[in-house]
Amino acid sequence: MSQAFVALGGNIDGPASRLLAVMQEFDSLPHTRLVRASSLYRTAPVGYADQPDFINAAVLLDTTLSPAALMTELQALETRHGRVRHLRNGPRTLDLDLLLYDNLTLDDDPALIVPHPRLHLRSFVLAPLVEISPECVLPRHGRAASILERMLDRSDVHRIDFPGLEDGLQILRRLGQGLMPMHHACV
Ligand code: PH2
Ligand code: MG
Ligand code: MG
Repeated sequence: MSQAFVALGGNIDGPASRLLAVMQEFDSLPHTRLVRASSLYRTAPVGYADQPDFINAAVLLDTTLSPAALMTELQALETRHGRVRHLRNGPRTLDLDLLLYDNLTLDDDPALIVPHPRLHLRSFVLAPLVEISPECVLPRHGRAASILERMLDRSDVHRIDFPGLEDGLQILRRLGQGLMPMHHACV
């Protein structure tokens, strides 16, 4: 059994409710269980500013899928949620990025780089990651929480609240309770 952290993002067509739905869909992927789900965060767009704010979140999965097989499932989920690739860093219904997979470092295939190459640069990824894994250590970069603290743009990342959100997250958290012993450096 391996453990993988995945970042979720989206900024068009109802991203908040979509991200909550996708969190549950992770639990239906083959050989995969949702273990932890972060809150949702409203975040200022990074890279290409002229677009709506994003909703971002992160999850921890237990899986026996290989990194490549998990990546294929993530891309299939993006496609099922209407992801169309127009503009780099542009608006999207759903973006799923594999952040970490156990303590693996993969850099042979440009489409499957682990840890995610921009993970340590993005407060919208680090904030939800640190929420579900406060002691998370990034290979080569150190404690995720320390990196986040030094970031100047972390005020552009707001944990959001809306009616029913806390209940939904509680259900997701219960789903993941007591599943597997934690062995990842970030758990
Ligand atoms: N994703 C991007 C580019 N910019 N900005 C925010 N706030 N959140 C994102 O998820 C995001 C972004 C490319 O994947
Ligand atoms: Mg991305
Ligand atoms: Mg992506």
